[in-house]
Amino acid sequence: MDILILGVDGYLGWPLALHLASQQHRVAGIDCFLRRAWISEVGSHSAIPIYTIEERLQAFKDCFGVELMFRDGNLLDYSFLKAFLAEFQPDTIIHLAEMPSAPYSMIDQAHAAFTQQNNVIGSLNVLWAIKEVCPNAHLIKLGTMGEYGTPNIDIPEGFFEVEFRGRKDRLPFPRQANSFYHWSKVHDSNNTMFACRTWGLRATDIMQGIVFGSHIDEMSGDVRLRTRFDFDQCFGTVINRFICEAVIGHPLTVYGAGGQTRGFLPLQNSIQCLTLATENPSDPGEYRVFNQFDDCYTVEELAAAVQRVGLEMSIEIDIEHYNNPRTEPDSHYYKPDRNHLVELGYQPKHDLETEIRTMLQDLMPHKSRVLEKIDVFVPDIRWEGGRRFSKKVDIKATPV
Ligand code: USQ
Repeated sequence: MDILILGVDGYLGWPLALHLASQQHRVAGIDCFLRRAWISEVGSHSAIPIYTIEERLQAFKDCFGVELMFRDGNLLDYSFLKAFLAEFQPDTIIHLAEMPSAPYSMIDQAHAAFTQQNNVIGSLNVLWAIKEVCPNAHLIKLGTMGEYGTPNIDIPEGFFEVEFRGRKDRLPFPRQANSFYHWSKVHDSNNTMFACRTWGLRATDIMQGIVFGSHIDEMSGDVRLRTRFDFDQCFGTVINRFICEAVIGHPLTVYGAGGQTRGFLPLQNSIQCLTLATENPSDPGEYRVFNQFDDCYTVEELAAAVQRVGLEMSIEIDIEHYNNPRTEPDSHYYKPDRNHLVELGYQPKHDLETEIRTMLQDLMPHKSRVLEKIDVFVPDIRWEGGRRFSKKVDIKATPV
């Protein structure tokens, strides 16, 4: 297949390009390096050093014997986007080019507005460009499990049957996002669903859980093929942060009581799922939703798992509770479905503890890079507005 990855320089985009090329797909990519800029803006860097795009593209060619067709461009530049779609004529477009951080979107008005402008208008441009240039292409759009929030009932995959005043319908499951970033993804989902219904486009909207992991098999043997690994309060997701904290002896930063429950999956499995969705496209006019995660854990269970694996490797790890900078329930019901990918043949290959062990091994050599940015661990971006560092709390003694 001819596959275009939007956001090919990112944490997921780069490994996905490598994996799809290893499966003999022809891969092209667009990026304008915003992720690299945001990480500098928040005063951090990738714990695992990554290479320039020129070096990455050369390594790709050395590894696979073919070029990755790359363009430096922004999805807000509609004529650029349209022209590249016309040139490459993709069968599949995998859209990973959004600002992915909840805390970043909550910094202030400017960051909230930037997030929604970048994500919602960028994605709207993708829909229009597909309609105008390649209406039969399959759009795989990265949404988030966070679109659903944490309702007190089970979460289906996108839609549910509902009976109201004696009548029944199949309707979108209510979205209750918990940051301006997560709401931007809800707006994208609505626009994508509408474009499929109105123009007959085909799309898969991936409600992905939290991804963790430091490498995939296709990166082994060439350091230029590594993907980034962020650990700051905005772009580092919870397990990746815990791993970096563990390697430098910083206590694991559990926010609040730590009962927040989410769906998680390792990087390698996320790439496997996106490949399955690519190779099994939706039908013309079909808008389908996949919940993409392996298992649900509380934050406290994750911290305990990191501590347990660390102990096996003779790494002593402390866990501390900090007052929660986010406004979110830290004890709640959470039971989402995840059947659609399984029906396509998905079998998770990597489990939590094996992956934690691999991550600790991968990050140990980069301890000094993490230490250089030790200030990024204690969060100060608060959902109620303003910035104030979270303090350690004894959750047994203090209501949080
Ligand atoms: N948390 C901690 N300590 C930390 C970091 C986070 O306790 O040091 C807690 C947070 O309070 C939250 C949970 O861990 O309850 C998850 O936080 P996160 O930063 O790992 O993930 P989140 O903000 O939900 O966003 C991440 C990605 C986002 C993706 C989403 C999937 O940044 O792009 O959409 O995961 S999901 O969470 O399923 O919506």
